Amino acid sequence: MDYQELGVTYTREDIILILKQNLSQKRFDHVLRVEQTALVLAEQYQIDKKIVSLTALLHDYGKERADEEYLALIAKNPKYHDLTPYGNNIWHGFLGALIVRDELKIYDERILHAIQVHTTGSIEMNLLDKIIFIADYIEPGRDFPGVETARKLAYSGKLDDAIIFALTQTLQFLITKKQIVYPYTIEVYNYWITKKEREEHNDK
Ligand code: DGI
Ligand code: FE
Ligand code: FE
Repeated sequence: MDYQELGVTYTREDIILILKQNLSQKRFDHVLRVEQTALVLAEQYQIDKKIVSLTALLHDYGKERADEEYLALIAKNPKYHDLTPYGNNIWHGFLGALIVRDELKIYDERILHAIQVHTTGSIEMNLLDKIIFIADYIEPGRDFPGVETARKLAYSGKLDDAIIFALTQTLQFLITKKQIVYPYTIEVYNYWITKKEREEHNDK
């Protein structure tokens, strides 16, 4: 597969080699499963498979960088200062997209945005954002309570319900583990949990 129509000269094989150099075997395998899952969803929900493949392959590209590298990136980009306390879980999405852009020269904003929000989700997610977010959550290597529910929703045409489910589960998980929650994670949860209500009101 090539990605020329996305303005990317790397082939899929090139990207695979780059990933091998940047990721542990465990995360490399995860990334391939996210790609396969995302491609199934791309067929089901009718979206271009090339952009889905490339975004899925790159979504965790920056995940294994040292904290110091992220902190240096924050120091260079003051607008990301508020990310400082939240650690790798949050950095590897928002700042991982910058690493992808600058190291791989990938400038397609759709790809970069989906990478940015793949951990937290976002307000107003487009179809690519949703597919990457959910594929990451339900890929066959995931084994946590509720993952089957999320799979059923995603594979039965209820992508938004799968997202609401995942956002709720993740927030619960973080609180149970007494982990720090990035405020945007809560904003995104609030937005999605009230979305249906808003849509019903708008219909009337
Ligand atoms: O990178 P992956 O492990 O494939 O998956 P991911 O990027 O979706 O999530 C990584 C972790 O980030 C996951 O355990 C949930 C966690 N997470 C999501 N929102 C927040 C968060 N961690 C913190 N500390 N704060 C958040 O707001
Ligand atoms: Fe991730
Ligand atoms: Fe991931």
